[in-house]
Amino acid sequence: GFLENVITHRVFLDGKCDTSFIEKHSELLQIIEKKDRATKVLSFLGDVIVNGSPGITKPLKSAELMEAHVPEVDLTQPRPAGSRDLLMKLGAEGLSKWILEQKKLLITDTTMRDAHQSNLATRVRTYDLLKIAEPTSYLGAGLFSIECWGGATFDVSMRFLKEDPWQRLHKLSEAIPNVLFQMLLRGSNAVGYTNYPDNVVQRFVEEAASSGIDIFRVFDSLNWTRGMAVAMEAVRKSGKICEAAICYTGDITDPTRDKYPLEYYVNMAKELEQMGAHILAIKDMAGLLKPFAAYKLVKALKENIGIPVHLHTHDTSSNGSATLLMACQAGVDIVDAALSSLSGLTAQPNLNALVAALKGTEWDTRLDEDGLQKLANYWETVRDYYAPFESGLKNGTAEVYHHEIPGGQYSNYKPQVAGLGLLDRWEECKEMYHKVNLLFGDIVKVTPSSKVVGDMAMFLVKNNLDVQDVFTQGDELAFPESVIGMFKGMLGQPYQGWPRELQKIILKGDEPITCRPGELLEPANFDEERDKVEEKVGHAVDDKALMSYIMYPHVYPEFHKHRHEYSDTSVIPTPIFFYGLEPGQETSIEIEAGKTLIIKLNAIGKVHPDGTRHIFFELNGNARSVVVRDQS
Ligand code: 3PY
Ligand code: ZN
Repeated sequence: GFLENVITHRVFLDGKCDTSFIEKHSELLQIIEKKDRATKVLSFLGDVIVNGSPGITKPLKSAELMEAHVPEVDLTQPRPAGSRDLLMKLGAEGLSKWILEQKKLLITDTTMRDAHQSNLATRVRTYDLLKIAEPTSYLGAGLFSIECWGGATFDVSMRFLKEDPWQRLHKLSEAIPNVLFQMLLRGSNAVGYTNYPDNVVQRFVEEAASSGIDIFRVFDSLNWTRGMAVAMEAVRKSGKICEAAICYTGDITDPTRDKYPLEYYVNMAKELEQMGAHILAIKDMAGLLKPFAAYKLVKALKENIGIPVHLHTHDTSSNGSATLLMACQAGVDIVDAALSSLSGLTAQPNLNALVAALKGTEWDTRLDEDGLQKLANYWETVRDYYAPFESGLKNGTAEVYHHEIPGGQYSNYKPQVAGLGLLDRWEECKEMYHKVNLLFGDIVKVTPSSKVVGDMAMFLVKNNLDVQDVFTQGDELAFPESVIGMFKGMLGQPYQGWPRELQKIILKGDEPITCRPGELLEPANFDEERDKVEEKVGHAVDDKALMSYIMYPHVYPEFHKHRHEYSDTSVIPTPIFFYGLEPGQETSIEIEAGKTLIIKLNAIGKVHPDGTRHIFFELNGNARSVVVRDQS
C-alpha cells in the first residue's frame, strides 16, 4: 500500500520529489485499502444508512418513494430535427434572424436548471436528468432551448451532490443533440461568486462551448456592462450564441420607484446590442416584472433594438403567466417556462399551461402538448424525492414585490437563516433584506450582489441591529467579507454609484476601486494551477477539472476525495442516494453500462466501543459487510 501510494504519486513520477516530500505528504503514510467499486458503493450506502445525508434533517423512506415513469418514445424513429440543427446550419447571426421571422412564441424550458435551483435548492441530480433526457429530445424537440447548466448548478453539483458538472453536461448533450443547450453565466463571476481573471472567464467559456453549451446568457450582478464585455466577447469568439441580459429590478409602472425607469433599460439594451449580443434577455430574477410592466418594457425594447428579445421571469407572485402573455402580446420572441410539475412558486411559470393558452392563437407554439405532459408526469414523481429541499412556500406571494428576493436565492436564503438559528425570525430576515437593499442604494440584486444583501441582512438580524445602527455603530462592526468586497468595488459599480457615507463606514478608510476588478487580477497561470491541483489529487487532471478547481479551489478537492473514497456515486438512484435503505430492502445500481449491482441491506450492527458499526449487505447474492463510523 505505502510503496504503491508513493510510486504512483505524480510528483514522484515526475521525479520532482526530494527527501522532505514524504514528510510533507502525510497522506502517503496512511495505508489506503484498495477497494473495488462495489465496496466503495457499499461504504457510501453504509455511511448514508448510519449518518444520513448532509443537510437533510427529516429524511424520507426510500422504499416509500415511487419509481418515476419514463415515457416511452420510439427510438427507432429518427430524432426530430430541432433548434440545434438550425444553429449548425445558420450560425449564430443566422439563427438570430430566424428567431425574428417566427410568429409563434418560442419557448425555453428551464426545468433542468432554474426551476430546480429555485424550487429545490438546485439539488436535482444527474441521475434523474439523464433518465428523461432522451425522451425529452423527442417529446420536447420543438423547444427553442433547454436551460440545463450554469447558475448554481456548477457549485451545488460538486459541493452537495458530489457530481462532476462537466460530466453532467457531456452526458446530457449526448442524449439531447437536437435542441439548443443554454446556460446562465454570471459575467466575470462565471459560475462562482467572485470576480475571476479575464483568462479564466475566457477559458471557461471555451470549455463550456466545446462541451455542449450553445447559448450563453450573460449578466452582471449590478447591470454594469463593463463587467460583461469579456464574457460576451469570449462567447462570440466561440461561435456560440451570445445572449446578453438586462437584469430587471424596481417597477417601471410605479412612478414613486424612479431609480430604474423604462429609459434605463432601453439604454442598457441598446448598449448590449452594440456590444455584440445576438439576443437580448430580460432577466427578471425575482419576478418583479408585473404584467403591464412587461408589455411596456417589451414593446419599448422591440421598438429600439433589432435583436430578438428573450424574457426570463419567476412566478413568485403567481402573476408570472400573465407577465408572459402580456410580453407575448407586445411581441416578445422567446420566453422561459418550466414543465408544470416543477413550475410556479419561486421558479418559472407553467410551460404546459402556456402552450395550452396559446393554442390556436397567432402565437401558437406548435409544441407537442401530449409529449410535454408525459415529461411533466415524470418530474412530478421525481420532485417527491427532493421534498426536504422545498422552500415551504405553498402559494405565490405578492410579498416578493416588497422584499425582492430572487427566486434562485429564496430556497437558499431560508436554510441559511435556519443555519444561523434565526428561522423563528424569518419574517424579520425578509424585511431586513428589503431594508438593506434601500440602505445599499436600491441595487440590482442577483448572484452575487443578492448574496451580499442576504449576508448583510442576516448579520444585522443576528446581532439585533437595525440599518440605522450601521451609521452610529459602524466603527465597531465587523461587516461580512462579502459586504466589504462589494463596497470596495470588487463586483463592479452600481448604477449611480454607492452611497458615499455608507461606503466610508464599511471600508473603514480603505480606498474603493472604480476600474474593472478583472484588470487588477493577475491572469491565472494555468500550468501552475494544474500543478497545484494535480499535487492535491495525486494524478493528472484534464482542462475541465482544472476549471472546476480554479473556480472552486476548496470544493473540488473535497469532491475528488469523495470520488476516490466512494467511486462515482452519481449512478445511485436518488431515493437511495439521499435516504439509504431499510433492513430487508433491495436496490439495483447500474455502475456502468451492463454492470449492475443488486444490493440488499441485511442488518445494521451495534456500535463498537471505537464508534464504528458493521453494516451487513448482500451484494449480488453474496454476504458483504462494511465498517462505518457512526457520527452521532
Ligand atoms: C444565478 O446566478 O444562479 C441565478 O439564478 C441568478 O438569477
Ligand atoms: Zn432565474
